[in-house]
Amino acid sequence: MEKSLEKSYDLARTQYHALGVDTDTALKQLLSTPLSLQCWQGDDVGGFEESSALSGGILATGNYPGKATGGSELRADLLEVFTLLPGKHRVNIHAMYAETDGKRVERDQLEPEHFRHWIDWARNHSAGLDFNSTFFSHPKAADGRTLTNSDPAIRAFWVKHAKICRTIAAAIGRELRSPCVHNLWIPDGSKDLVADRTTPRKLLKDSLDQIFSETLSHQECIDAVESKLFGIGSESFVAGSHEFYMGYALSKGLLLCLDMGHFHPTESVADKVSALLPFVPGILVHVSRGVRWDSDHVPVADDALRSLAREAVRPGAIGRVHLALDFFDASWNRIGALAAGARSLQRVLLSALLEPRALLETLEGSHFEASAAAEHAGELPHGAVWERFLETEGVPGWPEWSEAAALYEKRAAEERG
Ligand SMILES: [Mn+2]
Repeated sequence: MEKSLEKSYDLARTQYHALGVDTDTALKQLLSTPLSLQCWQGDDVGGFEESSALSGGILATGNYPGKATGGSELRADLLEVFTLLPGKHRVNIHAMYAETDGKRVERDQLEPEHFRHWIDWARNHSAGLDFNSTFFSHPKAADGRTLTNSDPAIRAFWVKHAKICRTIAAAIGRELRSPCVHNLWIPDGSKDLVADRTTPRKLLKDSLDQIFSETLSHQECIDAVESKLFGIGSESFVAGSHEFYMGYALSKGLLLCLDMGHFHPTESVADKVSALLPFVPGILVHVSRGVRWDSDHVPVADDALRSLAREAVRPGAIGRVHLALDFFDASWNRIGALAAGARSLQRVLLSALLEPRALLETLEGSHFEASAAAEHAGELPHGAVWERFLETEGVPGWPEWSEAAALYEKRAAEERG
């Protein structure tokens, strides 16, 4: 190890030790905290189906060159991101990333074998896989209603899709011997005011009851449901609001998914973690950064992300708080965007793990003393601990990682045209 790096780390370790924090333990915990990387950052939520353009109230803006156009390119991109992240991680895929050998397979006819390439690849690289039903970018979702559709045939189609996706998730979890988190998000809502908010929610509840009627082993599949405040074209009403899914997850013992871009800008998503954990088996966090109408900017280590990491770490809830990334930006180098977001999350997790929790708890209620201690602890050299972590895990620091991502993307853009 480089001498100055070792010196900086030793100094940092001593400073943290004085406040009752063991930096080696923090690094071990960080190393055993997998992040679930969203495959859709690599192709602007395109998917591998022939037909539809992106719909469902979401939009990837930008036209950075070198977008992945198929499974092998997307997986190659993800491997590149793995080299830029310390630790073993998971990959989050959507049903629309099925590989069907050029054959058209409807979403209610998918099978685990359509994800064979993903499963084998994940096993070969010791990665876990997570899964999502896909309720957007499809002709049967064109009117913005899927599980709340008043046409029984369309609703039945989507119910069957989700049931099949749970089966696929369980098959993946079984094969990889690591529970696959299956997440459900639908775009259903309305651009303008509606007179009846009750019927769509009754339909949604009935659809979900059908979807979750089969009990699956939690060793194979863990179900989560995801809310949203609004989408593009669903500004006035969204059937699957936070309260709706909170109630549903509580009544069924499901994970509740909190997407950091799916709430009101002044609402603290971090504060919801300790409020929910007494009641749900766990939480799925979709780490993102909402900016005005866009819920999917690349996360940076801002206050919202720092608070989220602290609230996951403080109650020792890391195992129950599943950390997945969910953003897409087509105006950045796509590899760089995914690695940057994931590294930001790892950095804030490290800062949270290095917090002198015992000391701060002792000082709770003592007003300025608590604040003074927190300010001091916040400025301790966590950067030196992070650098040490990268060095130990053989992952490039800055600017090497940024140069590597830029170089990879440049080559990919040339090859892919
Ligand atoms: Mn999300």
